[in-house]
Formats: sequence, C-alpha cells, structure tokens
Amino acid sequence: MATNRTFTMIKPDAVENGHAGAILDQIIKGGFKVIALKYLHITEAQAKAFYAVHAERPFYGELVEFMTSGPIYAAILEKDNAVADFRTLIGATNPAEAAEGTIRKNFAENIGRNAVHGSDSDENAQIEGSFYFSAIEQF
Ligand code: 3AN
Repeated sequence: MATNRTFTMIKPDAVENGHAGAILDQIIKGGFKVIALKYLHITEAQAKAFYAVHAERPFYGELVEFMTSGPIYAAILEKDNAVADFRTLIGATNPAEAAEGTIRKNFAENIGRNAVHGSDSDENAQIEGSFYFSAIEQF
C-alpha cells in the first residue's frame, strides 16, 4: 500500500533562510503532487519520537535540538516511484556530496542542517506520514 507516496519535511534551516517556497516549487515541478501539508513547530518529545530510530547515533541530540529550533513544513507527496524519485530530487544527506541541481545542493547548509527530509522506504513513508497526519487528513 502507498508505494506511490513519500513523506517530507522542509526543515528549520530552510524555513528560516526563506527557501520554503522555492523548495515546494521544485518539488511540484519535479512531478510530485502535494497530498497533505502542515506548517508547525514540533516539541522536543515529538522530535525524539520521530527520530527514535537514530537514538543511538552520536548526532541524535543535535538533530533533536535542530528540528525543534524553528517551524517546519511537513507534507505527504504522491508520484510513481515516490520514495526513490524524491531521494534523487533532494540529493545526498551531506549537501557537499549532493548532485548539482538537487534540493540539498541548492538550499542545504551542511549534513546536519540539510534543508529537507525524505523517507527512505515505502514502509517508513507510511509511518512518518501517519506521525503527522491523521487518517482523515490523508486522502
Ligand atoms: P537521510 O535524511 O538522508 O535519510 P539519515 O537517515 O542518515 O539521512 O539521517 C537522518 C538525519 O540525521 C539527516 N537528515 C540529518 O539531518 C541528520 N544527520 C545524519 N547524519 C548526520 C551527521 N553526521 N551529523 C549531523 N546530523 C546528521
């Protein structure tokens, strides 16, 4: 189910730097349909829960602090082959290694402040989308 959907966040660095509109534009021009969209400022508990899979990683504390430092946009996107195509559109986790023209190459500051999130599997896209959007908000 939902193999044609992925989940994204436009992160606090990109919002703070005024890039949210340009990023959303690149996403839509990249062929993705916005199924659900929210602008919100998550709490520490919410960020910890969302990134629980990274709890043992050395950058977990820094990641939680960053993701709670300002508002974000959360969205569910639809396109054939959504998860893989979106990761191509955003580029490598580290913008220094991201391909030319990708969202992270265009807008990210560094590996921690990397402008956007993209789900890494269909299963996680479903889990992450449902973290932010209730059943009646995903249609
Ligand atoms: P991706 O978001 O490309 O799937 P992951 O899942 O390896 O990357 O990492 C999740 C998030 O953790 C990244 N988007 C990034 O914000 C942060 N992160 C990853 N590696 C580092 C690092 N070495 N230092 C700081 N933050 C990191």
